[in-house]
Amino acid sequence: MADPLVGIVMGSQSDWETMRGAAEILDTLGVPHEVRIVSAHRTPDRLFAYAEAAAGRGLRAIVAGAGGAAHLPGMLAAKTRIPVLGVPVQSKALSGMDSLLSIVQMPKGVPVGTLAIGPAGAANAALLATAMLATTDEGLAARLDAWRAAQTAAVAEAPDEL
Ligand code: RP5
Repeated sequence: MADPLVGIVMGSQSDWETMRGAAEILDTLGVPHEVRIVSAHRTPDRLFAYAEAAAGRGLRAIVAGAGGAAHLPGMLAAKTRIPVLGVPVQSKALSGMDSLLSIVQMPKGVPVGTLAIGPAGAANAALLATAMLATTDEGLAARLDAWRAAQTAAVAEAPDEL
């Protein structure tokens, strides 16, 4: 297995149901990646260690999913220059609006690329990380183009049962 280029991290085991969609996209497109649970609140030392080691380990992007008071993406971004793509996980109490607002409204100087709430955001974060890597990898660019072409080809001209 090649060294991971993308790190998928999440605040809790409960986020995996959402974040597995990111891993599936990266598997499909052949992007080496790793998956870790790193909580800003429950394992802050693990968060710092992960972020501080990310660049030296060769990671090129981090996809970070969290819900509720979702500090994980922003704190990772504060501790590494590796681009961080934040996925707001849909929370039970506020349907993910808390997660979204916690992730999206970063102060100037510490950017987090924020995706949609829930599974669409997880998948799109993986696609965006792939697109970033594809700018310097022709093989990956070809696989991403083929994936997008297949998606386009799968859209019917008209809905069934008309
Ligand atoms: C956040 O709290 C996690 O990212 C998760 O979305 C949320 C709830 O975590 P659990 O109580 O399910 O572990 O830190």
